[in-house]
Order: sequence, then structure tokens, then C-alpha cells
Amino acid sequence: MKWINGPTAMAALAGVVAAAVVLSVAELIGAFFTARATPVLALGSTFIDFTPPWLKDFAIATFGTGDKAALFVGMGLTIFLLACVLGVVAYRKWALGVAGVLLMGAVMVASVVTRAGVKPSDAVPTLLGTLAGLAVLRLLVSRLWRLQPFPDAPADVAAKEPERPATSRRAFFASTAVAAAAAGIAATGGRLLSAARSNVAQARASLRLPVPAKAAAALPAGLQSATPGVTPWLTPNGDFYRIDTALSVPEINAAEWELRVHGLVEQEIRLTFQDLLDADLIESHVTLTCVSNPVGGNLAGNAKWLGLPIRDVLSRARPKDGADMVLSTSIDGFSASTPLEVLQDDRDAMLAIGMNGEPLPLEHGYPVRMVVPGLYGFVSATKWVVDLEVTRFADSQAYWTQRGWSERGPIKTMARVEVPKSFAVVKAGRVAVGGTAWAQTRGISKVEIQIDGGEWAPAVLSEEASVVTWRQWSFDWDAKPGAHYIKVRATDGTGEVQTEKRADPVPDGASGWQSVMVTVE
Ligand SMILES: Nc1nc2c(c(=O)[nH]1)N[C@H]1C(S)=C(S)[C@@H](COP(=O)(O)O)O[C@H]1N2
Ligand SMILES: [Mo]
Repeated sequence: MKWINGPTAMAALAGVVAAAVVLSVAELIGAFFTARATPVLALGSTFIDFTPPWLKDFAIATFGTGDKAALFVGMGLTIFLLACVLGVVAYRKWALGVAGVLLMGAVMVASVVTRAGVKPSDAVPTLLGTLAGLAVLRLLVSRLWRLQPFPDAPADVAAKEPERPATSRRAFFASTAVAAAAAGIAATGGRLLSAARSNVAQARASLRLPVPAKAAAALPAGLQSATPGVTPWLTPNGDFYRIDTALSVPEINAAEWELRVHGLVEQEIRLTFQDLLDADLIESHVTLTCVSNPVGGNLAGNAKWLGLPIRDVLSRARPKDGADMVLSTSIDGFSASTPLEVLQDDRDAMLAIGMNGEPLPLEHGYPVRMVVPGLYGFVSATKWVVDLEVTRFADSQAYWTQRGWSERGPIKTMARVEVPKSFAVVKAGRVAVGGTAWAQTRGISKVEIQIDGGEWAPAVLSEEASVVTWRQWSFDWDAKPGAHYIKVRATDGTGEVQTEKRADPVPDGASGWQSVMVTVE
């Protein structure tokens, strides 16, 4: 315990507690401001926006959909270390410490006010939090300066505030504990308050979805792979992969939601949620896929979507000649560039309000998102969408295009082995192999399996619901003892075989044949 009594360690502790006060006071006051304009979320979001493609890809490959938790852990460690340093600096040279804290405050304010949909006044929680933290830091550091007896104290520090009464270690730790407890209460209070102020989840739960004017095509029997353990053909909402840049899920009041359709159009349009409920909606099964999905990965999901065809909206807006892209933007600033013709053809691109018979879950875009068959999500599937600008690829760029990804993103043909799992140990004899393949808008016409580099053999295809959904397969393998490689490849509906050429997800999607190693006993 010697080290914690040292002045440096105590000053570092003061810094950490002061930082906790900054963030928690901002969180508490922030509950009364624009949803989630607090420094922690804003810093995280800003960090995400500055994430280069290789890092985004690394984060998703390493942490999967837990990438946000990893970000918070990383941020927490960084803030902790910075706070330690600032505490020590403030103890040794108060003016320098103040400058450091104010600099951090300025960085946080900058990251808050540059978020989408945030007003300048949303800087207030962060400013007040910073001042509160500074006051606490001064209080604790001043106790350290007056600590008696303190043989370890550096000479220049011992000379500070000689006119004020001396304090004890006990007094320092008592003040630290009080400040830490206050921070904990403020943070919890802020959380509870913002949860209570939001009734979006309740509004969603009581929403009754309209009956579609055009129901989804009836599903054939036999969609599910015959191999036990393969992913369900229809992905339950709770299991649907989630990928977005939103650190806190946007909470949009559907009654206030409005979609603006503008840009190169003859007629600007504004749609309300009620307009959508009253419109002729369609229902359709569509498989979404993320461009960050590695070969064999699981960033894909298949759901029944309910929504308004975007071509109906566009035909009312009447795009002008020369337009070739629709830039869709979400309430939190994410944007996607979708080719105009894709939104006008007969593939049922829609403004979706329903997912598998329920209103969209909050994380999947409530109240309205885009669903565009055949394109990766980053160029088409804008969640919490509030703006459609008809424009040209030559004139604007979407969120990920500005960060090094491509401007267009048709989905590449992909097949994956789900059973047995990579590195599984199985018994010799008949082994059921199975998985899923997709090539949205082209469909899947064949899946083949190759064992240990031998002849390609056809897998048994399950039924196909449509060319915009994935297709499952199974394969009976007579497995002999030893280590074996199972390779898979698909052929799309046009007869084109999935490319063997390995590509990383950046910039326009991974490619290559998946190979799974299994041990047969
Ligand atoms: N608002 C918003 N919409 C978004 C994104 C985002 O970051 N923000 N990510 C897109 C990406 S990259 C994908 S793959 C899909 C994923 O949709 P899901 O989370 O419902 O599976 O959403 C798309 N829509
Ligand atoms: Mo994605």
C-alpha cells in the first residue's frame, strides 16, 4: 500500500475522480438536452467517424457486433490514463493542469457540437461538467498540497498554500470518496432520467402495423437446410446482426418523424409516418448483408420487411434528367449512396416500417429504414432515415465512401459452411455438412463442395424463396478419419461461379472460397 500513499499516486487518483465528475455531471445535465448529446457518446461517435476502413474492418473482424463494447473499453482506458496524468500535472503545476482540463473540455465540446442534429446549446452539459470537474480537482489537489506530514512531497509543492490549515491523508481520501460517490449518483441519475424521458419504446410497442396491400409471396416448404444446426432461414429479430455507427440507438418519435425528398426532383415531398401507414404497403422477404462480412462470416440476415416501395415515392417526386443517385441520410448523420435506377426498378426497394411482423426494432431503424435488395447495407440500408436527396455520384459522397469504401456496393456471391464448424471434431462415417449461400438479385443455382482439393461435388439445394433471399444447402459427406478441408463455392442464377479470388472487405466486399478444417475420428 506504500505506493498509493505517494503524492503522485494520490494526485493521479484525484485526476481520475475529477474526470468521473466531469463525465457524470455532463451525463446528468445532458438528460435534459438533445437526446444523448453527452461527451462520452459524442467522443465515441467522433472516434467512429474518424475510423479508417482498416480499423473498422479490424474492429468488426475481431469483436464482431461487440465492436462498440470494445470501443467503450478502449475509451475508458484512454480517459483513465489521461486523467491520471492531468491529476499529477495539476498537483505539480496547477496552471498547466487547468490548461489541460480546459483543453480536454474543448475537445469534448467540439465533438458534441459537431454531431448531427445537435444544437450549439447542447454544449452546456459538457461545459458545466468540465467546470464541476475542475472544482473537484482543485479541492482534492489543494488537500494534497496541505497534507501533513508528507515526507514524500516535492519541495516546490510543499510550499503551496502555507497559509491554509493542514489536512490529513484521511481527509483527502474522505473527500475523494465523497466526490466519487457523487459522480456515481449523477451518472445513474442521468441514465434513469433520460430513460424516463424517452417513451419511444412504449410508442413502438403499442404501434399496430397496417395490413399490406401486397402480401409477401407465399413461402415454399423446404427452405431450411436438411442439416441440423444450420442458421434458421428466417432470422428472428433478436438474432439479426446489427451494424451501425450509432453508439446510442437514436430514439425517434414516430409522430414527429418526417422524410424529406428533395434535390434533383420536379416536386419536393415530405412524408410523415402516418402517410406511410396510410399508403399501399408491400411485404417482401429480403436478405441483408454487410460489406464488412468476411468470407464465412455471419453479418447477414433474412427477414420479412413491410414498407412502401421507394419507386412510388420517387415517381411522385419525379427525378430530373442527369440524376443518378439517391443519398439517404439518417437522423444521426450516417448516409448511403444508392444508384437511382436500383430504387426505380422492380426489385422492391422500400422504406420499411415492419420487420418480421413487428414494428422495426429500435436498433434496426425504428421508425423507418431503407431496405434495398442486392446492395450491401452501407450503400443502401439507411436506418432511422430522415432525408432522401436525389443527386449525382459526381456531386456527393456517402459516409463510408468518404472513408475509403466504394461508392457502389452490389452484393458478391458468397457461400458459407455452417456445419460442421471450423476446427470441429466429428465421428467417421456419414457427416451432414450444411450452410447458406447468397447472391441477392441473381439467386443461387448451385452450391458445390470439395473435400481436400478433390473433385467438386454438388450439394443438395434447399428451396429458394426468391432471388433476393439467401438459399440453404446440405451435403452428405462420407468422412474418413484424419484432418480434412471442406471447401464451398456457389454459382449464381446467371451461371457465374463465385470467384476464388480472395479479397478483403475493404473497399467493396470480401470474396473467395471458404475452407473449413475438421478432424474426423
Ligand atoms: N443510420 C445508419 N444506418 C445504417 C448504418 C449506420 O451505420 N447508420 N449501417 C449500415 C450498414 S453498414 C449495414 S450492413 C446495415 C445493417 O443493418 P442492421 O443493423 O439492421 O442489420 O445498416 C446500414 N444502415
Ligand atoms: Mo455494413
